[in-house]
Amino acid sequence: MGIRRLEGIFLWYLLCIFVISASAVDIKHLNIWPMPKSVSHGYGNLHLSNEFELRTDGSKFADASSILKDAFKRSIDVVRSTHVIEFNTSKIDPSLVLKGIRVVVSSPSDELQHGTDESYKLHVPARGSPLYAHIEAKTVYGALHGLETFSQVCHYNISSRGIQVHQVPWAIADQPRFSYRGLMLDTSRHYLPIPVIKKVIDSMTYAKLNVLHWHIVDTQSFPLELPSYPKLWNGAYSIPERYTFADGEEIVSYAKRRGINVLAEIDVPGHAESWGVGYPALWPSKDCKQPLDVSNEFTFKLIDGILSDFSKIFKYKFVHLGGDEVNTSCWETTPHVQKWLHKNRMNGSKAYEYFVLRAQKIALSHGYDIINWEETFNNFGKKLNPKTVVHNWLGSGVAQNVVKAGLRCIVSNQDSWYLDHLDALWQGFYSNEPLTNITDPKQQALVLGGEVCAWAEHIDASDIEQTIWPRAAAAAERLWTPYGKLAKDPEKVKSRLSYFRCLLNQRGVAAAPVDGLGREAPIE
Ligand code: CP6
Repeated sequence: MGIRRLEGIFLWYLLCIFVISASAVDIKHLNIWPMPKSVSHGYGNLHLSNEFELRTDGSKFADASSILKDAFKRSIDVVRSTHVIEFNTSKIDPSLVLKGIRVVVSSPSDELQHGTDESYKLHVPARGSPLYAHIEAKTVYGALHGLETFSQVCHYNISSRGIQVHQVPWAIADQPRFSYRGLMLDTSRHYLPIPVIKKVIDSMTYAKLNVLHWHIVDTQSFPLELPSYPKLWNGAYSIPERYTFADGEEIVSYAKRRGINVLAEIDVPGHAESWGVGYPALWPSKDCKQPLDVSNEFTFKLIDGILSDFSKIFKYKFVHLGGDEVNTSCWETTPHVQKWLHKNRMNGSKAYEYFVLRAQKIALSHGYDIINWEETFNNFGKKLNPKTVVHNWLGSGVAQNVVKAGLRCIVSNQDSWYLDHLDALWQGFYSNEPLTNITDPKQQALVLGGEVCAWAEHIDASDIEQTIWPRAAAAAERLWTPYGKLAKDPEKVKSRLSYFRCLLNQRGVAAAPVDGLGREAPIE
């Protein structure tokens, strides 16, 4: 009796050890980035058919022939492009050959907007005949995330010389933690050619980032053509370093077909000197070229023209109006502006407030909600339009004040999420928590998400990819994966991040080594 009992306990003990070690193995080899909300898998292998096909029967999505088909082709292309496929399906048990993927999308609309449902379910059975994987999603954009995840469980197999799906059966149910997962590009400090921007957009889909914040113009250059004011792009660096109106439309449509919204920015009034190359009346004087002349009605007429043109290209519900780093001292010393300030009983800081609020009204009149950098909140938060989203950058801790005031917030604190800080490590990108010190669920819901920023004073087309990756991926998991599944110690995800970084390299993206200091090579 006693012995039997001991035996029983011993068997339970063995079982526990087995379960614990199996789950430890699971975590180590679950090389999906960012980690999905819920995952279960086994240890079987399937072969991908050489005629692997997309099936959309049962889908309500009207545009299945285009957005979905193109995304399917891209996913299979990146999976197949790592090696020459020499695999011959005919010798294999057909119940182990995956013939294709069935995608069922329940919404017929291809509208992409802030808050568009991005959830999906992915199921890959262990065997069957005929054998198909399944993706179910509310929108085509959720289905695109499902295809990306599927591509990450496919691997070239050196003995079969074909593609295998490892760890079947898979059952994944996934959706993002935050609705805004951004990357900012700055094309004013250095022009980025259209193919380079497109390649960055492609790479964003691998990490499930969904907003390209396009900081198009700034002090240094104005590269975009705007029909309402055709001399604005006289402020470009050179004739070829420009984007036509059609180029702008192309970027928006290219991004949309990959589930990415484009947030356009004009940074007024403080970062706008280049506007005056074509329209010198915008400069208060030759010695004071920014902030833009607050005393001149033409300034606001021109902003109205720009935003009217923007509304024809940029369909995302937000426009970014900047508003950071405004030094008003030269307004106060320029005679005609000084006179205007006196007449209107304003000092420099009041005039800054007046400028930002008036620009907000113009954006609202074109149907946009507004995003402004955090100085606007820090200086006159109570006056901001309630539709304002405050974009943090100066430090952590602002978000909690913004949401306490009932406004929405995007987190980009420079101590963690500035990619142009080349010595900032991926561990810091991973650990930056947007909801720090925000516990009330209503306030938490006001944090839309976060964004990593690639300010381009010292970055151009030659090094943009290794500056962005792999560190942006660390932030992308913070923004996608449920809080409870994120590692408290970033070292725990290092092998998964290294794996994802190699995946980026395989797909032709020049992601830097994970172990580098910032984006540099290892120094040990
Ligand atoms: N340009 C604009 C910049 C920065 C900002 N706005 C910036 C400031 C400090 C650092 C990095 C970037 N270059 N328009 C601030 C939002 Cl450290």
